[in-house]
Amino acid sequence: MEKGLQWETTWLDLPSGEHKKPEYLAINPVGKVPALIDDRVIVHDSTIINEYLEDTHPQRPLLPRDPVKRARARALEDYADAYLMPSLFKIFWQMRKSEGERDRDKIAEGEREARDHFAYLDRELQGREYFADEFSLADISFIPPLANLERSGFSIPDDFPNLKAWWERVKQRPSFNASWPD
Ligand SMILES: N[C@@H](CCC(=O)N[C@@H](CS)C(=O)NCC(=O)O)C(=O)O
Repeated sequence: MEKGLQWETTWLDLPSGEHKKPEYLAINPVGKVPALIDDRVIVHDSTIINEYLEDTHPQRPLLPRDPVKRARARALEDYADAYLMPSLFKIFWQMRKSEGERDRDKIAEGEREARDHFAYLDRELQGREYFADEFSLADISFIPPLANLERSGFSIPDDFPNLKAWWERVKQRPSFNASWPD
């Protein structure tokens, strides 16, 4: 949407293991989401999908041209993927269970880790509208984990005002509702 492209989404139900079925393993042999099918090309891993789309559709760039900002956007994109996501998954997996089956300690551990990530991200947004100044793949990469957090009934605590303001800004973009329907 940010690039003006058309796409169709197929959602997989992870708790029931749809991503481990042979039909999906034929698309992504490592059995993880997301994967992109672009005509006859299959690309998996969110970072590589994003960079593939950036390379094949350079209009409305989502990586800054400036090499320093570009490296910053890539580093923050990696942070979302490799650090924030695993911590929030501790919460998501529990919240998908029925109330009586949830491991409260795991949720608390995820929340503690999330606070440390939020403190870092809040500092990175000090004086900035977006993570790499202009809207980029860095901002986009934080949307799935934070939107899932909100859907799980949690919100960014008030003591991270830069992050909260950025989150409201991101949600105002038309691409947010188009890519993340209710
Ligand atoms: N680095 C990969 C991580 C992919 C990943 O861990 N996806 C999670 C969902 S966000 C998944 O498929 N988990 C299911 C599993 O590992 O069984 C990416 O960014 O695409």
